[in-house]
Amino acid sequence: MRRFYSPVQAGHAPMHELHNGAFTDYAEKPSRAQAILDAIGGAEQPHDHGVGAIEAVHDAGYLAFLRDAARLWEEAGRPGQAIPYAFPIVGRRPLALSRIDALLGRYSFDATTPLTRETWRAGYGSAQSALAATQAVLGGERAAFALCRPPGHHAGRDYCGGYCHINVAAVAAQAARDAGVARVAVLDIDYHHGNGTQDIFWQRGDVFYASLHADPATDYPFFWGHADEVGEDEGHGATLNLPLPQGTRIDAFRAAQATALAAIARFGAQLLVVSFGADTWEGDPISRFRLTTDDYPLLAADIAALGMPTAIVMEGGYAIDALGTNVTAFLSGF
Ligand code: SP5
Ligand code: ZN
Repeated sequence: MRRFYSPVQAGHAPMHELHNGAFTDYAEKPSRAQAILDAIGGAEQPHDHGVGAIEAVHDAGYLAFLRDAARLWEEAGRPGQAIPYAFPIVGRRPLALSRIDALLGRYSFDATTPLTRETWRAGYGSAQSALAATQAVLGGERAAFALCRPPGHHAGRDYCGGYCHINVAAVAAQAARDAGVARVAVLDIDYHHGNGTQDIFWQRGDVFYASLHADPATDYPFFWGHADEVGEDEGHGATLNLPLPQGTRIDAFRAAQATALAAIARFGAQLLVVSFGADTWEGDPISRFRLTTDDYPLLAADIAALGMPTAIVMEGGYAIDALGTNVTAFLSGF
């Protein structure tokens, strides 16, 4: 299977994140990508497909913010990395967006996603990897893998959060639409709900979003991913949320995935984007499902049995010592 990764993706390296009231090690480390690269035996560098495909899913003001935030933070004399602390109550009053802290609050939904001087370039490279995998699949490959890192599925049209800045799955899905694929599906099997992907396609009937994830009643991102969220307007019925309890093992996970795959087939998708997170693994340090390494080929084989051209984009997975093995196991199922 063709695999894509750009070395600029390693540049984004925040030193810490706000977690349960204190700063801890940033879980979404550059070494995640290296561990995967080592295990899959390297990757092709993506061609630069330009910024247009990113602008097709993200707000222009938000992208300018991603480019500028770290510089503005430094110019304000701040130490460390740019982190928001004040968030607007939407609709209360017109937002004044000159101060870096106002910008950070406006364009972030959490305080766990620091921005650095390298964030924009790394996110841009991650999106280029997703576009390269999409192009490969549009060109006739059965499946292709984008080693996306930073990940993307928590990023919305105009917000970052959850270690995500550019929504690489949305960029891939939109690029497929713009290449003439009439109906596209995103299957999200990261441990966390992909709130950004859901929001981006919420009112659209041309891109189906199906997600298996930890129940937001107990898990991040809390405010999205409940079973009654089904999309609106043209998108009504084109969002499918399958929340699962902490402790979920392969049998329940695989059954839920079968429900999602059946819905994707009924929708009539012609191309599939898989948001793959290895944070469903039993040993993940920030997650609470119980999948084993041997479970991943089964899940992948079920997806492959749909017979749909498939672009796989990497999302989460924080047990770095096991990450390469888990990703290899998943890809082997194709
Ligand atoms: C892409 C993805 O998997 N994002 C997950 C974001 C989860 N954020 C909430 C949980 C934060 C846990 N932080 C652990 C810090 C360890 N040093
Ligand atoms: Zn995750």
